[in-house]
Amino acid sequence: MRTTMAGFTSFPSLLLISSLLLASYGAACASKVQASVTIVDGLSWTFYNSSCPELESIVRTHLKTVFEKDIGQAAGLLRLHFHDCFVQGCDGSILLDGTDSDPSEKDASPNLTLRAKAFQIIEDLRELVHNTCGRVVSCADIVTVAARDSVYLAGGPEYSLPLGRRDGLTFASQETTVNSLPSSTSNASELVAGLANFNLNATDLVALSGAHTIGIGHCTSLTSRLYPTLDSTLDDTFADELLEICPDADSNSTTVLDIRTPNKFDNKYYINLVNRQGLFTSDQDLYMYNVTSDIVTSFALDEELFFDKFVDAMIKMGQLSVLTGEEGEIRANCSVANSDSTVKLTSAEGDQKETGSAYAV
Ligand code: HEM
Ligand SMILES: *[C@@H]1O[C@H](CO)[C@@H](O)[C@H](O)[C@H]1NC(C)=O
Ligand SMILES: *[C@@H]1O[C@H](CO)[C@@H](O)[C@H](O)[C@H]1NC(C)=O
Ligand SMILES: *[C@@H]1O[C@H](CO)[C@@H](O)[C@H](O)[C@H]1NC(C)=O
Ligand SMILES: *[C@@H]1O[C@H](CO)[C@@H](O)[C@H](O)[C@H]1NC(C)=O
Ligand SMILES: *[C@@H]1O[C@H](CO)[C@@H](O)[C@H](O)[C@H]1NC(C)=O
Ligand SMILES: *[C@@H]1O[C@H](CO)[C@@H](O)[C@H](O)[C@H]1NC(C)=O
Ligand SMILES: CC(=O)N[C@H]1CO[C@H](CO)[C@@H](O)[C@@H]1O
Repeated sequence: MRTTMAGFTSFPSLLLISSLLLASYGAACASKVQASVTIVDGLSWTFYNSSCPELESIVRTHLKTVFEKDIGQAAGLLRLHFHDCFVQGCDGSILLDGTDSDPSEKDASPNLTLRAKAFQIIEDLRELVHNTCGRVVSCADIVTVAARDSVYLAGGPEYSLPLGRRDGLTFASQETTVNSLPSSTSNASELVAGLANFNLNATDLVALSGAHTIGIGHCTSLTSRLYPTLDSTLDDTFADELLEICPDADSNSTTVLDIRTPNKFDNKYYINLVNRQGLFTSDQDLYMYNVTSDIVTSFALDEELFFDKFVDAMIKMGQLSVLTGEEGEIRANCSVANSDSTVKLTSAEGDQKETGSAYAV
């Protein structure tokens, strides 16, 4: 399986944007960014200060070790948080195991490409955290902290998190899962409309899509741009590369989401878009659509602006339909509801705090 593409020097159009490579951020910025976003009732910036002050250092230390071996896991953990939040809210329901007769969010098709290792890393973190603090930190919060550290350890901004999420007792049906998640074949106008159902605006959409600065995708997520007709928005050289990696519509291979710096969390994703080297329709169309194109350009020109807007959007996304206070529970095992749960574990249709089905057809 081929997982990387030819170096970006093979793309002549890079020369056109060399003047865009201005902003630098990382090294100069030592302190955490605090998002300028309203925090929902029940979450707090200091939630575990007395009950588990070690939480963030435990997660950071463990993930550093994990990423030293395989930085790809950062992408898997970041995507896991997105899928958790968009389906029934950030309640850890994505982690729950289903059964043959009652398949869970994990088993739904857009989720098949979530990395199995990401689920294992979350459970390892839970065990480390609970061993130190007891069963006081939710799996939903661990997913949130792991996503933040994935961004930071891959080179992105470091930001403070409001915490205090509780774990859901139920998972969404496969149908709800599929309908809640945006598709790689969506155009930007559909995405703007879809994310509006989650109170995320066009700036949030463009910023969150910048998560595709790390990680990989399967050919099947992009071959509709190649077959039967080549998508005319694709850069020629980039299209040739993709045709080679994905020689037919059901090719099994994977390729990187960001051809310039595939493992670094930076603003190169937007420079790719400006050069028509976005991987999915849902990526490239952000630059082709007049409502979002200027936002793409602004992030390509200014990495710090991207980081600031990304942090705001992540904090917003991370608060979607959260359970707090006495709601839900703190799971003792992230993949199963506690046996003393009063509510039977079954797929919930129209459950309390259900997130809107943004992409229902
Ligand atoms: C806006 C609509 C979005 C669409 C249509 C979309 C779609 C996709 C698709 C199709 C893949 C590749 C799956 C595969 O073929 O293996 C992917 C990967 C990924 N997505 Fe998104 N995504 C979106 C938003 C987001 C958001 C909001 C985040 C996180 C904040 C995110 C983070 C990631 C990451 C990190 C990967 C790489 C995963 C890995 O390497 O394991 N995506 N996305
Ligand atoms: C909570 O803990 C964080 C991290 O240890 C610390 O920076 C912050 O000052 C603490 N806040 C309060 C109110 O105790
Ligand atoms: C976006 O996709 C929808 C659904 O396929 C279509 O109706 C709409 O015309 C498209 N919008 C643009 C601007 O291409
Ligand atoms: C969108 O939301 C962000 C915060 O995430 C805010 O800064 C911005 O002003 C909002 N409006 C538009 C039109 O992007
Ligand atoms: C897809 O890849 C798997 C292993 O990654 C392999 O076992 C399988 O045969 C491949 N299928 C096709 C159609 O190439
Ligand atoms: C985008 O283009 C449409 C028509 O093509 C126009 O009606 C609309 O005002 C434009 N929007 C922006 C933000 O430029
Ligand atoms: C968590 O639950 C799963 C599913 O029942 C089980 O396979 C796993 O061993 C459990 N993990 C721990 C640490 O108990
Ligand atoms: C992108 C991808 O691999 N999608 C697959 C999801 O799972 C279904 C079957 O459940 C496949 O048909 C898709 O190809």
